[in-house]
Amino acid sequence: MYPDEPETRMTIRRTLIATAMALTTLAATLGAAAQTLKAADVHPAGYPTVVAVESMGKKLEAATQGRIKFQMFPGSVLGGEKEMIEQTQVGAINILRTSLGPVGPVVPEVNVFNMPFVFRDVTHMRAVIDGPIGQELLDKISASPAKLVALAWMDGGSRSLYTKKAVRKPEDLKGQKIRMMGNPLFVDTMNAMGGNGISMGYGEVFTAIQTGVVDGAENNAPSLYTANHFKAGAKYFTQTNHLIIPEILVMSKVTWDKLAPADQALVKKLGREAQLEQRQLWDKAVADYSAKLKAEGVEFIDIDNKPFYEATAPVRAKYGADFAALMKRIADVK
Ligand code: GTR
Repeated sequence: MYPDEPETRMTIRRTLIATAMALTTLAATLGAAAQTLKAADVHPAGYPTVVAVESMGKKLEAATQGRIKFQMFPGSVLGGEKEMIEQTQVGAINILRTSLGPVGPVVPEVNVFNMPFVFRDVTHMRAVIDGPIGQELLDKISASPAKLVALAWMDGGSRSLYTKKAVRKPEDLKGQKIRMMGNPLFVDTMNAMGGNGISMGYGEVFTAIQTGVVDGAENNAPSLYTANHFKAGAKYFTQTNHLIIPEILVMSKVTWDKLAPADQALVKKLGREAQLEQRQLWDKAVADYSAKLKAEGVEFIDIDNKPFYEATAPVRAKYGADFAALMKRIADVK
């Protein structure tokens, strides 16, 4: 390439180029060796999702002989769920366990699972996510422009209403401000159920209940207990079971694209194992935390939730319009 260049200089140049290339490879290997994946969750240490994802991290470290390390940031230390989704999209968080609720605004296709009473019960929801529809939704998330790679489902059970004043029927919710997750669909859901839906982050709910900014919220028993919302005054737990929202484990696409194919396959496999582990922990957590809530004086109010189901028909009609065929397939799953 340099015709006039003396022989020795050419040799030195070649040696330098070869050395530079070797250094680049070495740097890449060292970089990979130092890789630590940051995982995040709004829930505290010991919560089923946190435990299952931590155990996935341990397996990943072991399988890669420490080449890929794992660090869990539980308890919302990296922000609320909406902020954490954003951080995952840019690769600042590598692995995130989140509800599908706040994923709806960035991947509208998942809203089919976010609709009130779209599943008959938790068993029906599990049959759907374990089958082809579940896989299709994971694939849709990964294929969307949201820069999230969906690894596995997690269980969030069934959400019911908790309030300072007892609620038994939609009319009892009149004038009550109820915190909902950040997605317009949920505000519409609460408004249809008879209350006033107010969207806010999970971390703000305790103070909002305590100071009367809201009169209640809705969630599953493990969340109601571990987030202490009953201590803020929400002592009536009305079994509306209005939302059965699967949760999800995602990896940032920015991180995913940097992994070798073998590591990608490993992450996916361990993600699925975390799903199975979490489900077992979940069933136990629902039973344990329900008992603890009762022992703390929380009143579980069993109701016929049909009036709430009927009241939310317009929400399913509005948001389900885009998913008519899929909703039929979901309803047909036994
Ligand atoms: C919990 C869920 C969290 C979060 C929270 C909330 O049940 O596991 O991911 O979405 O509810 O209400 O914000």
